[in-house]
Amino acid sequence: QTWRIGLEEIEGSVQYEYGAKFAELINEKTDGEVEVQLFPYGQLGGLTDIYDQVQAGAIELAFGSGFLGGTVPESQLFSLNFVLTDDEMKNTEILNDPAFRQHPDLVAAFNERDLHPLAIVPEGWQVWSANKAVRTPEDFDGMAIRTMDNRLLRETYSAYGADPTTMEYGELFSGMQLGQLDGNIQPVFAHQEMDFYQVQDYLIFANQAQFIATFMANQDWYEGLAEEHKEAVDETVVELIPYIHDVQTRLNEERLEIITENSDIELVYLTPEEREAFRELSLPVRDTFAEMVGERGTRLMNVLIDLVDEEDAGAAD
Ligand code: 6CS
Repeated sequence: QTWRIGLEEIEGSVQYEYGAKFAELINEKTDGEVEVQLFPYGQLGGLTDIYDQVQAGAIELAFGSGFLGGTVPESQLFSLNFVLTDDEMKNTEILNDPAFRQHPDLVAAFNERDLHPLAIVPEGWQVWSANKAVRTPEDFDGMAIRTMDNRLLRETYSAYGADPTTMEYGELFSGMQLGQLDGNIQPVFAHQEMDFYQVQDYLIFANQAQFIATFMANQDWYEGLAEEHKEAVDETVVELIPYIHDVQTRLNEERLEIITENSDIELVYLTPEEREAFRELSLPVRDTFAEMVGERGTRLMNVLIDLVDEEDAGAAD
């Protein structure tokens, strides 16, 4: 049998590398019974087309990130800024801690939309690009910055003083080239592989959030899997937690080198004081999240915040 994975990213991306390793491990664990086929971004239509297809069972598996907010509003939790720790590995562990990843509220939020969350996959820091050096919220004034299509991100960037604009991933290059957009938000590997850096002058590292995707399955399909296949899936997603962390950090490092070697783009790293101004503006957006998703989603946000606090307390000992 064949299992199909819809990817929100092109060949060579973090999602592609995840899918390729998942395919290899599943094939091994099922003694060749299962072949996993990858559909890179573009092959199944736009981003929301991918989610529609996995909800309908036309494909078995998919990644969902920022645009998934329209389908699973609670998933906008992963778009919140300044919630996780400054340590990417710790964040990966927190997000995939069974206390969060298998939390009944998270599972219910996806199940209600015929989906099942399998793994939470951070893909690197979300880095701003612009045609000027953004260091303060004032610098964002009047800037049309592209956000993925969810209200939480629009509220966040409005709070920062920018004019958030939504556009499909595949249209961003021309959107920036034609001047419809002044800025963009992506992990470094994506700025590189989509050529976005070629039409922007600055990359700004504020470490305000990581790019976080959910690897998810069609719920009926997942629940109906033969026991040994389900075990293979459950085992594989756990094995891939450290694997994809290593891949994403390596890819993001390597791609930053490619970017600096092939362009005059300037790198701007915000100081802790500069970051603090954005952090303060981001805090009321947590209330917006709570309003949008109600009790269940709010409980989930608090579970995540508590896990982060525990981790921070542990780190301070
Ligand atoms: O910005 C976007 O729309 C896309 N960017 C990445 C890095 N992955 C998927 C997402 O949809």
